[in-house]
Amino acid sequence: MTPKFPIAGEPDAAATEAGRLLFAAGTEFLKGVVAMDGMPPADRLEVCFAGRSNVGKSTLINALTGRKALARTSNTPGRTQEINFFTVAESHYLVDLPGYGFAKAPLPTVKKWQALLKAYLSGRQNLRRAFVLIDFRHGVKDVDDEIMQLLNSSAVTFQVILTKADKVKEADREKILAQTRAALAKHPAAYPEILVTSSEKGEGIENLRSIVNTLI
Ligand SMILES: Nc1nc2c(ncn2[C@@H]2O[C@H](COP(=O)(O)OP(=O)(O)OP(=O)(O)O)[C@@H](O)[C@H]2O)c(=O)[nH]1
Ligand SMILES: [Mg+2]
Repeated sequence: MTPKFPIAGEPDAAATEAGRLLFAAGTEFLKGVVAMDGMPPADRLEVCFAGRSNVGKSTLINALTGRKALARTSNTPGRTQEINFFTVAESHYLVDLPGYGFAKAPLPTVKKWQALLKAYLSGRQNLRRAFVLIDFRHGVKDVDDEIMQLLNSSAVTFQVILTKADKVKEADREKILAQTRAALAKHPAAYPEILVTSSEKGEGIENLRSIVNTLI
């Protein structure tokens, strides 16, 4: 029996090529935003990457765009402190969000960017899908569940991406998958497929490109 929230299958050749072409059309950093009134006009389709600090959001954007240093990454949780907008072709914004949960930054600073994150996730008109990144080794934590609830109450469809698949122990995979599925079952806004990625090995990257491409 297929479980609820199956792992997304590979796209076919045509969908893979269409996704590749979208990202090959050019990706650029547009701006970093520290307040809602600094957002670019909501004039195109937007997807964002949310998740706990250090889960691999910025690294995934680099893997997707094929540009190693487009989004700044770091070993230290709390690297991304603004809402960073990237353009993909003329048609899409990719949005790199500050992490939530633990971050190595002063508390008032963290509080400020968490408030901005929440305002963004619940109030961005053109946000078509939020990708919620979960470290495959760790599964869904309470802070992730809070974000899912926020997306749910804002009626923003979100899709879980299990990241760092190259690092998860084979013996832990099924257990974490089951825990993730149970967490998603509580949220009607959860997209019914889970994506598994490794920015390190390239796993799931073509698939994610094609998913972004189909959100027209
Ligand atoms: N092995 C492995 N390491 C990864 C992967 N993705 C990210 N990392 C590493 O995880 C660390 C954090 O990555 P970032 O992309 O900066 O994480 P982030 O979610 O943007 O973090 P914040 O901006 O602090 O919220 C870096 O050292 C990355 O090299 C992956 O797929 N596999
Ligand atoms: Mg980051």
